[in-house]
Amino acid sequence: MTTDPFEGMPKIHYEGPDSKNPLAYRYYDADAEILGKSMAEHLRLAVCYWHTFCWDGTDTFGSGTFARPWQFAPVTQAEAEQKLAAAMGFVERLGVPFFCFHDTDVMAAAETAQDHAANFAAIVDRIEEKMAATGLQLLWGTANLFSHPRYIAGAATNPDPDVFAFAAFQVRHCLEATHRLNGHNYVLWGGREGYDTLLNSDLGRELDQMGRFLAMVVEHKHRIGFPGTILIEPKPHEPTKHQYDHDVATVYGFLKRYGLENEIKVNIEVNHATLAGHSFEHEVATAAALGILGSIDANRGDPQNGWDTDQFPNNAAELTLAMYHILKAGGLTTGGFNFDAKLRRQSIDAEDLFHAHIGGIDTLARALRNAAAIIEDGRLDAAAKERYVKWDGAEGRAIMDAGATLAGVADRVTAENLAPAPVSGRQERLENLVNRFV
Ligand code: XUL
Ligand code: CO
Repeated sequence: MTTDPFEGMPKIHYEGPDSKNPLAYRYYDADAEILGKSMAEHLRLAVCYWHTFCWDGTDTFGSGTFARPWQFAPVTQAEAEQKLAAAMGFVERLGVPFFCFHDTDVMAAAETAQDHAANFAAIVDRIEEKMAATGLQLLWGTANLFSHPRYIAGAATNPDPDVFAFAAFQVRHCLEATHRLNGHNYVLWGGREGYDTLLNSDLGRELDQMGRFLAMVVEHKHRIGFPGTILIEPKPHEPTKHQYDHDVATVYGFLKRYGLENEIKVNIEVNHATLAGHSFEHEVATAAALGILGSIDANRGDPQNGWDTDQFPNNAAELTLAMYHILKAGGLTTGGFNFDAKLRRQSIDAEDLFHAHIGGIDTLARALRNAAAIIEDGRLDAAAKERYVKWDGAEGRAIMDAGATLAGVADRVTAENLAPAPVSGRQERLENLVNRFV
């Protein structure tokens, strides 16, 4: 087998909605201007090492199905470099600006801390060279604090402080490398920060440990002058029965408790939102309302499965509303749309990686175009604003003013003989309006 699995695969270009070429974009036109910004600037697309270059097609019942010339888990530096070359060749062909990784995705395997530091540093040198040569940028780095057996009972929330220390060691190295590579964000997904049973778990203590860990990460970010954003990725369960970073609102409450709400934002994953029983746009709108919208992992779930299938997005109608809320919030600033998404296990050819990413990117691009059209039309926003119009008037201000009291507000009911009449929410009309754009 050749060392370049993508040999002969073309660079992917925009050909427009009428194109029949499966290896072309029909909606993603990087330079096309939407609401004053290029599509590339809006979407800030990234390919993630994790499922694209590290997952071999295993599932609980069967072994890997994908044949690739690179090692999914490189043992030597030479193998890690081969994987790097393949990865960068793939991202370049797709024509997207960003990539992202877990430390253990990119480096040669290591058992001891010394080997971890040496092997990671060795590949970061090569990544830096590749970035300079290709112009690719790093959306985020993250440390894998969940795969190694040492993290069996969590990282920061582990009952053993030595495991906390090991996690701090990995994050220190990965955050510093992300800074050196001019990464735009640093992600913390609490892979095993949760519990399998409360019978053996001290929940209060574990939350304090996690708060301590995050405070240390933030302190180190400032110490080294990393200008990027620290992001937490909420997920309700899997691999643990209950994850502490359950959803956006839970993460916000946690950040408030530990005084970190102005330091850390969220990386929202579509599939994690739906596993938590929310819609994706609910999570986006909540993060926007709380001022912690950071970045997006575009992976979707399957409505019939109760686990994280991590599939590529393919439903533009569903994503349009999330995109609408992102645009209304001013867009993603340091964040972007990352494909931490998985092929299906039968999609064994290297070419399938292209179809998956092309479809995912086009779905996001189509959703972006739809959402921009809804904003330009203005009727949806006007309808929502109209519902609250009284809150901007004297009645609303009298309630929201700092000095207002319950008694004062209550007195107005009898003084003015208030008898508020119900008003239609016009949901169906608004649903029909949105359907004109998807
Ligand atoms: C796991 C997941 C991770 C994070 C980064 O469900 O989404 O890949 O995105 O650790
Ligand atoms: Co993710």
